[in-house]
Amino acid sequence: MLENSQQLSNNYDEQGYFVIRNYFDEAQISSLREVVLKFHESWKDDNRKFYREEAFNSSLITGTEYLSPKERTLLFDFISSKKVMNVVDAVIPENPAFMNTQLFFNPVNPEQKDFWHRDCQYDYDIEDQMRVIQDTQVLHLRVPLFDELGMEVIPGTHKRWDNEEEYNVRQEVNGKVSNDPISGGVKIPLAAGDLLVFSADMIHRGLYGLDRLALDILIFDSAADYIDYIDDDCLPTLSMLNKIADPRLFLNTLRLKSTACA
Ligand SMILES: O=C(O)CCC(=O)C(=O)O
Repeated sequence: MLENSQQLSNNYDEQGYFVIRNYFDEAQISSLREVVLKFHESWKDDNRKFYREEAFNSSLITGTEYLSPKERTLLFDFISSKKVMNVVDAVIPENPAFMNTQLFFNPVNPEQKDFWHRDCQYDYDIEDQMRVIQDTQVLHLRVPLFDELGMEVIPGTHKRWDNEEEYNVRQEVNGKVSNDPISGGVKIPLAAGDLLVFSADMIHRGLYGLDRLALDILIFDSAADYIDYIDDDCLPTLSMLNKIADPRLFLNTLRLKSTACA
């Protein structure tokens, strides 16, 4: 098991990911699971058609739509807990900022297959994707709430461009589709209590199956321009901030937002 922050940082730099097994105890996961399941049930009720036909994730879990202030505070406390912050600080030592949360589950529609991608491909054309992976990193901290098949990643692709096979599959060109196997893929099965940290811009895919329900916390480096991705409703209120032991992630986000508005 990797523990030391220099080791974590080296691993992230070289591979684009690391996993810490059994990092969170059963009590932590069980209280998190309760709140997240409440969000998930309400979200499914409100998004029946989308859920049935195409969804594989939701977002804005810390927002006010489905959870009470007490439940949201539990999430903020978890996100800013010492365990989570130790890992965040190891990878982004200067001013890490909170972006959002996402919840990943199995698609209902059996036609949907687990697909390879880089997150940046949905916002940038090819040339800018090449630049973005060199310039900035968005971190996903995946907290599985149940045992799951986990993720498959191509180590090192957080810092390097695709080879021909990877490009053809990810972009679905030259007869390839995005759920074709890619040689060099590393599968990372996860259990409730594990923590997987990975670069959103590396080539990766979630593996569908079992009862997966994974909370992903998205963190970015304040030096990068991701302010438009932040929804104010997902940030803690002032009174919540005053109760959080280590509110740096949220303070950095709020500072970026206020500078952007000035
Ligand atoms: O788990 C999944 O379905 C995909 C995960 C993913 O692509 C991500 O977290 O960026």
